[in-house]
Amino acid sequence: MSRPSDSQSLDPVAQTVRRIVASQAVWDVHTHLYPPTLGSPLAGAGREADPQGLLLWGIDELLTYHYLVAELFRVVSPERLSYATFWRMSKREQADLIWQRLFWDRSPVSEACRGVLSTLTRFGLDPNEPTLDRYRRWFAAQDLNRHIDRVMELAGIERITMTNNVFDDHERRRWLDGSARPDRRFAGVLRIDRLLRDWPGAAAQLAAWGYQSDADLGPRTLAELRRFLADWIDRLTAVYCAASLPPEFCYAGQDDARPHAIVLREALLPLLSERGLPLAMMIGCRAAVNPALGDAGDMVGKADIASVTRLCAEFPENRFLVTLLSRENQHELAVLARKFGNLTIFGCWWFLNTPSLIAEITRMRLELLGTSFIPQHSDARVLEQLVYKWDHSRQVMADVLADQYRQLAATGWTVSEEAVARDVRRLLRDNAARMSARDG
Ligand code: RAT
Ligand code: ZN
Repeated sequence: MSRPSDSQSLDPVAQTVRRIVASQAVWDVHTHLYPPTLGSPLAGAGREADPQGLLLWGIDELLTYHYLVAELFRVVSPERLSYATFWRMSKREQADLIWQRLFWDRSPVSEACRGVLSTLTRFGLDPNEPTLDRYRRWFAAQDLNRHIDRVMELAGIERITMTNNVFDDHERRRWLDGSARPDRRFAGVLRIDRLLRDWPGAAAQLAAWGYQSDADLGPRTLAELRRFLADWIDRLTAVYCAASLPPEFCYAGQDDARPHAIVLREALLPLLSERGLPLAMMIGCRAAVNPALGDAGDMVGKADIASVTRLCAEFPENRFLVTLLSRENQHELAVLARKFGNLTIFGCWWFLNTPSLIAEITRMRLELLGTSFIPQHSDARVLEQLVYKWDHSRQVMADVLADQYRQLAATGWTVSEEAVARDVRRLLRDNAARMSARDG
C-alpha cells in the first residue's frame, strides 16, 4: 500500500512549520547516554568492547530496551519463559527473541517497536530483515565516535544531556578514575535520587566516601552534604541536579522535618541557588511493581502537585525543571507554571512519550503557556534511539504547531516564517539552553 506524499497533501503553513521544526537543532535535556570515554559494551570498528561500559548502542541494545522487554512479556507467558530464564539469556539471544516475537509474529505497531524500524530506515537499512545478522554486521563496522556524530546529525541534536548517577558505584568509579574526559557533545547532570528517597542509606554511603555524615542531619552533616554535592557538581560540570521521585513524594513546607525535606531545604536548594543551577524533579514513578521485569517493572502514579507548588513558592531564588509521569497531572502542572516563573515544564516523560499523548499535552501546554516550556526530551538509553524519538516527536509537534499558526492566521495576524523559526528555536533549543546555566 502507498499513500500520497505528506508534502503534497499539506497546506503551505503546515509545510513551512514542518520544514522549520525538522531543521531546528535540539538541546536534549534528559538522556541516559554517555561519551565514548566512559566505555561501551559494543566494540565497533577499531575499539575494544567494555562489558561494563556506559554508552549503549547497536541493534541488540535497541531491541532489548526495557520498553520492549515489557512488551515481550505481554505476548510470552512467564509460565512458558520464566523471567529468570530470560535474564539468563545473552543479550543477542534476548534480541533475537524480541525480533521474532514482536516484529515477525505480529505487526510491530507499538511506539517502541515502530521506533526501532524508523531508526533502521534512517540509517539506510531495510527494516524487513528476517534475522539480525545484517544489522549486527552494519553496527559492528561503525567507528563509535563518528557514529555518535552521525546520529546527532540525523536526529538534529546539538547537545545531549547525560544522567550521572553518583550512587551507581560503577559510574562513580569511572568519574573518579579520570576515564571521563570532556566531550563538547555531552553535558553532565548530577542525579541524586538516593539522597531524597533513602537518606539513612545515602548518609552511610557518604560516610564511606569520606564525608562526615550521619543519619541525624545536624549542622556538621549538612555542611558535609553540601561539600559532597559541590564536589560532584564540579567534577561532572553538571548543568543541573535531578531526582526521580515516587508519586507519594511530599514536601509539606517550612516545618517539614522529614529527612528529604531537610536535605532539600538546608542543603540542596541553597547550594543550587548559589550556583544558579536548576533542580529537575521527575515525579510519578512507582518503582518495581513487578521487580522480575527489571527496569521494565516500574509503574506510573499521580503526583502531589501541592508539593511542587510549595517548593516553587518557598524557594523563589531556585529554578525548577519539572516533568510528571501521570497524564492526569499534566493540566494542573501547566496551570502551576502560569503562577511561577521559576518553574519550567519539560518533556513528555516515558509512558507519555507516545504520539497521541505528545499531541494532546503539547497542544494544551502551547494554549496555556505559549512557547515558555521545553516540549520534549528523548530519555534515550540507547544512542540510536535519538533518531526515532526526535523524528516522531518533531512530526507531532509540527502538526500541533501548524494548527496553532492556522488559528493565529485566522485572526488576521501575519504568520511569518521568521516568527515560526524564532518560536521553534525557543521551544527546541533556547529554553533548554537557558536552563543549562553553564552554557545558556
Ligand atoms: O524512561 C526510562 O527509561 C526510565 O526507565 C527512566 O530512565 C526514567 O526516565 C529516569 O530517568 O528515571
Ligand atoms: Zn530517564
